[in-house]
Amino acid sequence: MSPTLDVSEIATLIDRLESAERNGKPIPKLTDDFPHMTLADGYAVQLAQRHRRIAAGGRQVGVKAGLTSKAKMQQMGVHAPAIGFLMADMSRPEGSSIDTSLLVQPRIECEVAFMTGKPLSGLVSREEVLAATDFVMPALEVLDSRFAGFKFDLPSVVADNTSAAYFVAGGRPRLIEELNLDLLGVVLEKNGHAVGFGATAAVLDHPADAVALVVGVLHELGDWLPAGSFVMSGGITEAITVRAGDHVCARFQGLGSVAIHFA
Ligand code: OOG
Ligand code: MG
Repeated sequence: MSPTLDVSEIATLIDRLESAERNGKPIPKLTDDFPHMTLADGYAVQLAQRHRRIAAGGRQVGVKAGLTSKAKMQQMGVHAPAIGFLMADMSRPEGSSIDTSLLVQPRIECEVAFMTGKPLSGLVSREEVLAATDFVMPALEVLDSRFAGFKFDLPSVVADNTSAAYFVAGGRPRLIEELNLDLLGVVLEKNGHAVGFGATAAVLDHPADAVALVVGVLHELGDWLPAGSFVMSGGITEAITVRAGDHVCARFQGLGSVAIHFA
């Protein structure tokens, strides 16, 4: 994958995304102005943004997979998975309150998260992912597309770090061998009402396959997944719109629950 955008075009696109995020004002998807932008360009913008954040003192803690379930692909109209990066300052404690005034148009989704204990690189199997995993835990992801109305295509959403804003991990972390990780039921609740239902197999038949996918994409980008990475495997159900005052809780069979509040 080699990008077609030059360094100054990439910098322009990062500036647009960052100012949308800073001002809470959405922008049109990037391909409206750069129609020839490719998936490789999307990842080049994402990588440059990651480097900018690290240069500014940020610390990367992991990686996310997105658009790994049919529910999510259908909802977003994008029919291929993608990956993004997770920084330490995107983490929020379980039970905490998230300030919506800093966000453009937040949505919430429930995912299985992995903590890896060994490095993974190249083309890896589900079994290799499971062997490299220390434990899994339930997580919520707060999405906040910088594109108006969450309207985007694959190159644009990849450039926008796959809409990532915050993540919340918690519940009951479990060892892989104690679970059938593909057979766990999940209920997503908003203000005490069930708004999403699913099972972990909705994610590529098995959430560990989403981790394998992350490692494969990293490999194509000349990168790998270091030991000690936190990996989100992708939304199981559709993402749900949230606003100030909402309480959200995801209950996972065998993994406990994880909740947050929006203020
Ligand atoms: C893109 C991000 C997708 C997931 O888990 O599917 C994602 C979006 O839906 O805005 O994080
Ligand atoms: Mg997600």
